[in-house]
Amino acid sequence: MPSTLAALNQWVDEVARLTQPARIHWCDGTQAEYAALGAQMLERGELHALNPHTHPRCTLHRSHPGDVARVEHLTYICTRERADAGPNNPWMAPAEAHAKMDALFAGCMRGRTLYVVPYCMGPIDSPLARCGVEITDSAYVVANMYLMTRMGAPALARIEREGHFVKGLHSTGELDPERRFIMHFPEELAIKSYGSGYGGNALLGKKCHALRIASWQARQEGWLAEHMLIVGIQNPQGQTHYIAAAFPSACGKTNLAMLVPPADMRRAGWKVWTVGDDICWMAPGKDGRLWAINPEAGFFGVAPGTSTRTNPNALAMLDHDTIFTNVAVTADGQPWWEGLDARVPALDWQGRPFDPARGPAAHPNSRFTVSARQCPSFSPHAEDAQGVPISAIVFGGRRESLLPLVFEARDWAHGVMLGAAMGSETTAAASGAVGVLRRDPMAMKPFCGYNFADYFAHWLSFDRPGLQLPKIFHVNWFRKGSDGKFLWPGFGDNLRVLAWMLARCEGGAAAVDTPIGRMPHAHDLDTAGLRLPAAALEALLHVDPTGWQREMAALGDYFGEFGARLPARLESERRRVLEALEAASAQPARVANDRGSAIKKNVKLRNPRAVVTRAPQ
Ligand code: OXD
Ligand code: MN
Repeated sequence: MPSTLAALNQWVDEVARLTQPARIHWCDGTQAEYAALGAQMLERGELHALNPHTHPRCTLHRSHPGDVARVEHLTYICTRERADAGPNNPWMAPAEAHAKMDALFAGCMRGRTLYVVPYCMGPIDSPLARCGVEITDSAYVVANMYLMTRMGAPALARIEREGHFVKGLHSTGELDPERRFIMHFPEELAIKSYGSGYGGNALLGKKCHALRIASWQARQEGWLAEHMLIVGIQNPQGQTHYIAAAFPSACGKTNLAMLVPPADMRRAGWKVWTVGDDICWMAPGKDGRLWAINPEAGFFGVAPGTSTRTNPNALAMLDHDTIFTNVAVTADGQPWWEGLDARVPALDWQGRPFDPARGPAAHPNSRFTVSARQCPSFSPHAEDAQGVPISAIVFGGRRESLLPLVFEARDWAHGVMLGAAMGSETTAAASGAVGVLRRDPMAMKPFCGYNFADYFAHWLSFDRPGLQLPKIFHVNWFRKGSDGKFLWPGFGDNLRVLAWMLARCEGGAAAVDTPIGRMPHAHDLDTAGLRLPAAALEALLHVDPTGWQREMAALGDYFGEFGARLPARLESERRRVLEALEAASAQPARVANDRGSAIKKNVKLRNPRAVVTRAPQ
């Protein structure tokens, strides 16, 4: 056995006895190993070569058509006590789950290779990083783990030094949705995943470890494991502030993390630095601030909608050394997806001649996997062992109506309530209906490894003397006007909103107090370089007290699902906001807008055609 850690050797031995592989391969994480695996997969048809002139060393994987997204209803938290998993998670008793999974794993790797993948989530020398070992029978998973984590010998050395690791066992099995489960055992720091080879179901370092298991560990150890991007914003004075932002899957985290400033702000000296696009681990530092690392080493991003207009940095990093999954292909072998450009692809995501009657050419959840180092805006501090200090936390969802462009929480507890209240219209990142409004607190509905009531209490516990907590904001880039078009241009122009937030953090920008939180006056946002009608901005900053009262009442029903376990502080925040809204409805003039008058209800745009339209981000 190649490891000096007996517990690791023993576990690999046990798994091999159960799964009966033809051979065992301990991954060293070298470039040569990655290249050899790639060559084998090309030969077996598990990967397809793309145009080597336009996309050197890029490949395409086509997953089983029934295995194209995370399966939340088959993803379980297996704690001894059901209540510890909470109403937010499917639950199964650990003994039952182990028995069920071990029956599926029995003999499942016959004739196949068992890969042992030691990995580190976070910079290898970071005290905030945590290690795991994934055992898998999928070479595609190994290749993705190579790009997405620090995998191989250095991780093994750290694991041997520390003596402990998260155990993740994965097999693609028969890819039968009836025999597909993703089980988490937070009390044992273990994961068992069977029957899927796709993304978050199979790359166990990502959602399973870095969010579900890590959120459990974070609560025990006093830190936060969150579904957040991390981005550095450098102002014209040369200071960089870091923002962590939680948006649900496929709601623009990657685009915001790689934002390119609009021309006028670029000229003024604004710069943006990417630290992470999906997961953020944050812990209080010695100075009382929250310091964050991106536990991942790569991006597993949604391809459709990515273009030179929406995310030029992403496009620039995707033209070499990238694995594409379920995208379409042009006649000359280039990867293609909806929203990329006006070309018509030759083959759809299943490798069939493209026929628009069969739906989109690329699967809506098709992905790219790429090393973060290929990103032109990758921050020089992204791999700092101590992480980066967080100045602001942003929550946001995909909401057509009600939620204004931006507002600021009055304090930490209010901000936690805003996070807990998050709702968003569902996307193709998970199987199930798309476009349905669902509660997604802190964008963690599919990823919190324990009872949300305890999770909210954990967040609230940071409100204590000695910590200098970030300000908390809520944004909504997806608000539509009465004509059904997006009111806000989004993408690079989102920097205009981030700039206001950072000015707030530095004490240099004004805000209006409203019942839902603090909002910019229209003139506080730098929209000089935008052709945005005044009425659109007014609508984007509009607070509708009646609609908000309904929202807060619905939130009360949601909080009710957690019974007595819900922290009283959260409910009292909800009541406080509700009462302020009731008072504002009684005296509408108290909800001020930028001209100091009452905000008009049901604002209609005078010139709806002037509103910028764009694809959903
Ligand atoms: C992801 C997701 O893949 O959230 O990041 O689904
Ligand atoms: Mn995600």
